[in-house]
Amino acid sequence: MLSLAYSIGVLLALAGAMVTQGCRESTHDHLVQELLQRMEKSVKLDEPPNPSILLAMNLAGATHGHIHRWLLREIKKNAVERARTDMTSGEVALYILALLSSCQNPRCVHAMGKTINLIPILKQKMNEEINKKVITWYGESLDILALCLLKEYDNQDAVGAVAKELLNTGSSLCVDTQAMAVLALVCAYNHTDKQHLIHDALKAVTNNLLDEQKKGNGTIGNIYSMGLALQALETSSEFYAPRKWDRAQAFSVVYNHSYQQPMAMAQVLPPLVDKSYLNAGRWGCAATNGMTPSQQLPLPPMPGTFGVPTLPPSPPTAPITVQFSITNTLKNYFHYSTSVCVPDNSTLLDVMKVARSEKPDIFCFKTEHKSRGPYVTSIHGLAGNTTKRTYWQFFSCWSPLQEGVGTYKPKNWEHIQAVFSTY
Ligand code: B12
Repeated sequence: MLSLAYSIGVLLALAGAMVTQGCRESTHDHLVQELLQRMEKSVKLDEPPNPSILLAMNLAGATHGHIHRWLLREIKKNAVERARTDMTSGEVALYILALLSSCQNPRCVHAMGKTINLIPILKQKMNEEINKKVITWYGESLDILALCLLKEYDNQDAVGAVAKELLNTGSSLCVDTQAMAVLALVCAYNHTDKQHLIHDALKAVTNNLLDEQKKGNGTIGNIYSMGLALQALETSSEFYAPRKWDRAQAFSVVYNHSYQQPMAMAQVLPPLVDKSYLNAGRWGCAATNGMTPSQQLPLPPMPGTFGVPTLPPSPPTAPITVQFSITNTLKNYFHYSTSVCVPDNSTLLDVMKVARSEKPDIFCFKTEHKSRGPYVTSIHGLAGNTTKRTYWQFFSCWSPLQEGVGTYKPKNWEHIQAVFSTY
């Protein structure tokens, strides 16, 4: 009798576990679908193509829609037209990852009647940026990763420099940079004469990422660094062994956040489909290529397309007041403050535009379009500079913003400060 009750208990527990597992799987699949859909919807046909989005779509196997076709065509066109003249080495590296994951040969990109080889361009730009000291550790790691996936291993000095930097200042580099460096060094590990150095660096930095997760109760850095951090920890377990990674805790942070920004989605999608940027090379491409269309993730129609109704516009709400100040303490001190009145739900960019229209001599500013939206290059005539490593940094009170001016929406009476800073 007792054993019957025990067996029933075990069966019930098993059934419960299967239901929970099933639920988790369906939540997971639903999230992947939703992120893919939102990401696709964010693609604007009148803006430059974003290689990180094409890369994420390829890794997730969403390669059969018209958006994918458009992105690939535009990426090739842009590569041919702009790679040599107006891209940084990091941008060229991202283009290479996007092309590789699309089963295209970056050595022979053909568009608009022209053909170029991106590899010598990347190498030349990388060397120039290193010599001029304008490269970031994130950019250098991205370059190493792209070259490594192309089986180009003649940049051992750069590999060694990244490893040494991780050992020197492991924790003072931001989480995104640490994670990108992990991906680069994991790739380079088996093709280097510096295995001991790389091993030590990977051990230090991956342990640091695990410590960050513990400190942040699952969050590694901030919500926007999670994508790269998950990719890094997923691919480097041999370097933090025997320590174990609480993978479920880290993933639950991602499950509980509703990502809206295309770049954030593009970085978080690969780990959700068990992939990382390391899969952008031949393996990832072959895996995606070998899939039949039915194995690929189907994309349900998006609102506003194919007859699915769009949501009605929300009713207008009362305006809000935002305090905005600009401060430069680095050279030729200045500090100005103003209050502006904007409609509720306005972005910081809207706030800055109102400040500029009210006091153009003081609050004039310039932006450049980047993959994450508008990047503020100068305020009050003072521009950031890659050689001097200066930029305009944004704070709410004294906390650095975790979003750019194009997406951050200040609250009523919030005090936003733009401070000319170094990095
Ligand atoms: C390096 C870096 C910087 C450097 C860039 C300098 C340089 N010469 O490279 C500096 C320190 C200046 C910087 C500044 C900021 N950054 Co930043 N940065 C990064 C990092 C680590 C790598 C970006 C990169 O090189 N990508 C590779 C290249 C090839 O791609 P790219 O598209 O050409 O990259 C350029 C742009 O991304 C631009 N950029 C860098 N940061 C930001 C932020 C925003 C909002 C925009 C529009 C552009 C931008 O600079 C890059 C180089 O030109 C990313 C991490 C990540 N996960 O992506 C964070 C990251 C993009 N930055 C972030 C933020 C929040 C900022 C700031 C808004 C911080 C602040 N409180 O002021 C400011 C920008 C303010 C402004 N003036 O508009 C967030 C964005 C989060 C989000 N919601 O999208 C990230 C993801 C870091 C994070 N996890 O929080 N950043």
